Amino acid sequence: MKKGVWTLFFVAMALLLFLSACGSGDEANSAPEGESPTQDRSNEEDSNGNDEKTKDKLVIGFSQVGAESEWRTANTQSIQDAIKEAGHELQFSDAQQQQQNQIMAIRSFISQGVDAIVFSPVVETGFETVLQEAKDADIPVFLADRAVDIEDDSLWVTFLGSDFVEEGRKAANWLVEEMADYDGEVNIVELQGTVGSAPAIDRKKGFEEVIANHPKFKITQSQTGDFTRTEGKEVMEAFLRSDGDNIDVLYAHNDDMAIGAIQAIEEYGLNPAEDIIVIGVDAVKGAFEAMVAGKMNVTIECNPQFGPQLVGLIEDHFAGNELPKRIAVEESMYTMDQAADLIESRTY
Ligand code: GZL
Repeated sequence: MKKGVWTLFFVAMALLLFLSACGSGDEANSAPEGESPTQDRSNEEDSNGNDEKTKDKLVIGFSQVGAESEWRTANTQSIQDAIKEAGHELQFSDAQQQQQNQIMAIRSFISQGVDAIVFSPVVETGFETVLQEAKDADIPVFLADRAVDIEDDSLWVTFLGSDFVEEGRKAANWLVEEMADYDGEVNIVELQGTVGSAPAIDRKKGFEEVIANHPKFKITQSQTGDFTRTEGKEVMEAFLRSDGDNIDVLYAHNDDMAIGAIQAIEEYGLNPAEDIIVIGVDAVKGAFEAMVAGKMNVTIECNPQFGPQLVGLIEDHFAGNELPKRIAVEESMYTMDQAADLIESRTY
């Protein structure tokens, strides 16, 4: 082959090689520096050193308060179902309403290296240290249902739950309207929730904020029933023994305590919802049954079924989206005259 032909041949080959190295432009740009477009990147890690491939399946540690009420049972079911239906792995702990058990559970989740922690704090204070440990381990914490009273809000990603102060206001505003035409003094006994818990503190705060503007309403006795039926009944029995003939209203921070108190009122010989107005919070099935039976006047809704919304927020976070620090669940209230029409449609 003549020399000139050989030169042409090598120039053509060099041109071919140059063009094929450039490709269409897309593949070359999509591969990270130094990698070929076709290299398997299924094990690529993100900036936190997490394996991108397993981000579709998160390991979520869920530290739940306990199983103290119908509300709690429904809340646990909603969150557990949502985590499993989304294809994530659940590590669950029931703290039996003991703060120490929650602290131990969170430490266990940290040592297991879970991807995220869901936490409903039994009380507002005393969790700073363990939440700092989770932050140091680069494990995001999502507060579900109850909040913590901590200055440093970098210790959790977001809070999803109810506005308990507003629930207290709704209860008091219903009572003020219900007794607008009554001229005498209105003596109220109050069954508080778990001492130090966000719902107990805030439901009391909201209720007292409203009745402060209506002097005829007075809280004459107030004590914790720890959100349970048993203790609600026991404390109501003590209220009745102390001043049973001068109680006009019971304000219970949850329906379970109200249902326990209804039994005490009946055993004392009075008619609940007639001789003593009965106000609860949660809107659980038991409250609707009591209202249908004519033994309870009103329940303020506190919706426990936010599991799907919570899992969506966790996945949003891992997708890199910024979340607001506080997200309130929409809620209503239900009275005795509505109960019969609504009870079949209730889902918790
Ligand atoms: C409120 C929740 C409370 C319920 C109670 O969001 O924390 O705890 O009102 C439950 O029934 O025990």
